[in-house]
Amino acid sequence: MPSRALGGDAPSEREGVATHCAYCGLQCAMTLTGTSAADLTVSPRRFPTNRGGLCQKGWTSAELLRTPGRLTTPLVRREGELVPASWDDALDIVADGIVRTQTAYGHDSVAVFGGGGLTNEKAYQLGKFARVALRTSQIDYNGRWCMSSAAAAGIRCFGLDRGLPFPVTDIGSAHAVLLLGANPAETMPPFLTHLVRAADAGGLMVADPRLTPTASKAIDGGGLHLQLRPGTDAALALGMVHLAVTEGYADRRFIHERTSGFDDLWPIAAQWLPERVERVTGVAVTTMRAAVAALARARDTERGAYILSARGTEQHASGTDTVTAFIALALALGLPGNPGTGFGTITGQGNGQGGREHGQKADQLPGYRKIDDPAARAHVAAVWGVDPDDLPGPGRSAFELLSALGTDGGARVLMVHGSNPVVSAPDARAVSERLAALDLLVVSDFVLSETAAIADVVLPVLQWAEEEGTLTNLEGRVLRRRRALTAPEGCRSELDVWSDLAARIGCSTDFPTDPRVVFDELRRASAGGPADYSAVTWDRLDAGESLHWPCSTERPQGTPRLFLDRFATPDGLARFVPVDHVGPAEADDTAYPLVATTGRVLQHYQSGAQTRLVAELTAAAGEMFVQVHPDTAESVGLADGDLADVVSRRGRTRAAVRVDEDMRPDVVFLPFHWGGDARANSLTHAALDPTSRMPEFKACAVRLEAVA
Ligand SMILES: Nc1nc2c(c(=O)[nH]1)N[C@H]1C(S)=C(S)[C@@H](COP(=O)(O)OP(=O)(O)OC[C@H]3O[C@@H](n4cnc5c(=O)[nH]c(N)nc54)[C@H](O)[C@@H]3O)O[C@H]1N2
Ligand SMILES: Nc1nc2c(c(=O)[nH]1)N[C@H]1C(S)=C(S)[C@@H](COP(=O)(O)OP(=O)(O)OC[C@H]3O[C@@H](n4cnc5c(=O)[nH]c(N)nc54)[C@H](O)[C@@H]3O)O[C@H]1N2
Ligand code: SF4
Ligand SMILES: [Mo]
Repeated sequence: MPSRALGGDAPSEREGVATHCAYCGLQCAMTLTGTSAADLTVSPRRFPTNRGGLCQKGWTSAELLRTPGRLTTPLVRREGELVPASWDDALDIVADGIVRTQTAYGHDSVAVFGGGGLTNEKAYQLGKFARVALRTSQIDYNGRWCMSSAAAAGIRCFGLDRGLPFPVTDIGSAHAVLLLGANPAETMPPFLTHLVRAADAGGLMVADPRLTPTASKAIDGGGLHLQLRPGTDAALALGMVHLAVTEGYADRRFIHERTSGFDDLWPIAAQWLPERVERVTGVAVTTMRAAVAALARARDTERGAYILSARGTEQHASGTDTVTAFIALALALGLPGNPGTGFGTITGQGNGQGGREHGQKADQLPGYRKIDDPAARAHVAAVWGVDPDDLPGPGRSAFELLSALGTDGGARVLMVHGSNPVVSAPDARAVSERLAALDLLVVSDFVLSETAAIADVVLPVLQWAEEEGTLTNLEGRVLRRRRALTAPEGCRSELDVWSDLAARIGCSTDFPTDPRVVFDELRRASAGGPADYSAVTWDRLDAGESLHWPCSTERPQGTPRLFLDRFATPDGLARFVPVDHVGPAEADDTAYPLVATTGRVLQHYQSGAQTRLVAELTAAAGEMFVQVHPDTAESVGLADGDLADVVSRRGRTRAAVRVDEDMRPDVVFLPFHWGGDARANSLTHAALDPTSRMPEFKACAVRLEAVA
């Protein structure tokens, strides 16, 4: 059994509670010390993912436990205003609304929207609550905005979706790492410790339209920045496959023995001559050639080579095909399924991985089972004690669910748990209109997010350090979240909320409220599924064992490294899938001549609902900005610091101009952490990927206007 010294996860012997960060999928380990929210302090703890480091969000995470913005009483809307109410009154309103609406319009008239920040226990219970208590098919979650394209590509090519199919520490010894649309210097700063070796060896390579802090690190070490035009990643991938083959870097033996479909993909890649790729992407042929050579060299000298994708490459209407094309590059080079090399995706949210395994996705049952698979339905229905025929079928994906609200055939009641779609959804103005058209919007949160602010009922729930549970991090490793504090009086666990509501609407199924009991049920429900947790127990986690799923009675030690013997496809071979480059769904033209792309800054998390309440973070990054090349700014009469409107076919966003010589002149960048006039998602559009239903957050056509 791995000991603490090896990076296990046992409670600290020191005073204090050993837990993990409130925010992202790296799930840095920390110790919380203190007896009340007022005096709780955070200190980093050594753990493989963070090696004793934290980012500024992690360091300041306890601030949110004592924010004056904390909700401590239910709110209900009376005469247009949100006013305090008792839990009994608030839950009665919700239960009444559900029963009345379902009686009149059927089960699917009530919808649920979840989040990748929920613990495994809550994600599981939310899926069960929707299918068994509400009997609705209308459930999806914000992970659809996040990892869905990479997940779809992973399933397509490897037969399984686990973000990193190897421990993150494996990357630490690699001499070549190609990062695709990932900016971990801001989005997961402690992750950089795993890239030091590659950076020092001149083998860190970053494909990003911007010279990010991550790309700067690559260049400083003698590595590469592939500064492509947004949405041209698939062309880059196919061009690199082309070069891998024509320059003699392809691993013929691996392709022959461990993959299928190369002959279907090659005719497409053959068309992507490097010069053509340079014209489409803007990346010089010499840079592409150097990148492929660096990966092959590191592989051949057994110094480790990895290709890692993140949202820049994935959040496109062709994101699944784009990731598929980069997996083809990895397969052509023989990287996946071998020790010391690989392909992975950097999962984003705190429980981004676990959140997409246990059934809050429209087409899914626990254990990453498919809801339209009769055997999966029978297994899960038996655990739940219901008739498989009573389980609903697949529902709508996130944007489709939200955009149908209040329409004929769409839901009229929505319950939101762990998301702030008024700020974070694509084409957010249109989504906000649909939310306003609901008969009843119920938001569970611990702060008054922009979505909670327009709700009819707001339920104050527990946050991070006030609850027990588990999360599954970006490596598929299950972790314990531990309670350090008692929640303020008036707040309740979501497990209590679902149990209470199920009873109020007349559902006889038991919804346990003890997370440990819920986890035991999750283990049984996931047993035999792709994400099998059956041998994971809280006792084993508390003893410091490092358990990566699948972890079953056949594999009680868990599976840190997947695919070493075979891929998870029926024939055990990884698949080359024939895909081509299509480019962004919205073309730029004379009225909207620039491509806007969006993303993150270090200090703020997601919709900003949490981090905008932390004084140190808003002091460091308080203002919405748009990053622009100086020539582009000047062409519309804008200078650094001026206020500008960024305008798309759907709306406008007000932002301070941040002039940056390293920007491409044809691209502007906006963070999406603010609402109101400063909401980046007023610009974006919801062209959806045909497979994953991921919207195109990373490219839309805009123009800049000076604000008088
Ligand atoms: N500080 C902070 N950290 C976070 C989060 C946060 O909100 N704030 N959120 C967490 C979550 S949920 C996620 S999903 C991760 C996301 O982590 P990342 O994927 O690293 O974050 P993003 O900023 O969305 O996108 C990364 C980069 O993609 C680039 N990009 C834009 N368009 C394109 C394109 O067309 N092609 C390519 N190749 N690159 C492009 C952007 O310039 C940006 O630098 O971060 C996690 N960590
Ligand atoms: N333009 C643009 N838009 C994007 C992206 C982008 O790159 N560009 N990225 C997308 C991505 S990758 C993501 S992941 C989404 C994220 O965007 P959102 O889904 O809006 O995520 P958060 O801001 O994390 O919202 C979480 C809300 O839930 C609350 N919360 C946290 N934990 C819990 C809990 O346990 N229970 C309950 N009930 N509430 C909780 C928080 O207080 C907060 O109000 O944004 C997407 N939107
Ligand atoms: S990198 Fe992510 S998990 Fe680590 S401290 Fe920062 S926000 Fe928390
Ligand atoms: Mo995300």
